Amino acid sequence: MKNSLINVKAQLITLTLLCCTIIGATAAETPIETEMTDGGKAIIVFASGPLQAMTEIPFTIELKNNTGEMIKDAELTLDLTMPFMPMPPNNPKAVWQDNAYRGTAIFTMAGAWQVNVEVNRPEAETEKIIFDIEMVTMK
Ligand SMILES: [Cu+2]
Repeated sequence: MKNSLINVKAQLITLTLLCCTIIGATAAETPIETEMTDGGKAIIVFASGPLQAMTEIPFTIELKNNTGEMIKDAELTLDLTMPFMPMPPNNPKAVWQDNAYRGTAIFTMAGAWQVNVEVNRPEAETEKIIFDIEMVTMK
């Protein structure tokens, strides 16, 4: 009796893991990577893909220095623009939480976008990085 209960539990756990794996595989993300001036890497990951206009899209930003160490003490200022036309200000916040800078973006139009990020750190010069987004689709 006890054995069969354990068995059921094991099956449930297997089933849950399987479901999570499948959901994880189908939920598309949009990662975009760029380099920092010291040779480090910056990556932004949007929680959906393809990116849709007029949709709240959570994102995370990770910054690593040239030794692969995570940069945790930065204040980020974001500016979302379109490279080919002037757009109204679009400045989502990105706040350090759970090992990444996290925020929510809304692209107000379909087309190519840029995420300009100003990285301010207590002991370093301000750095500007740009993530290029090839296409945001219409909703
Ligand atoms: Cu536009």
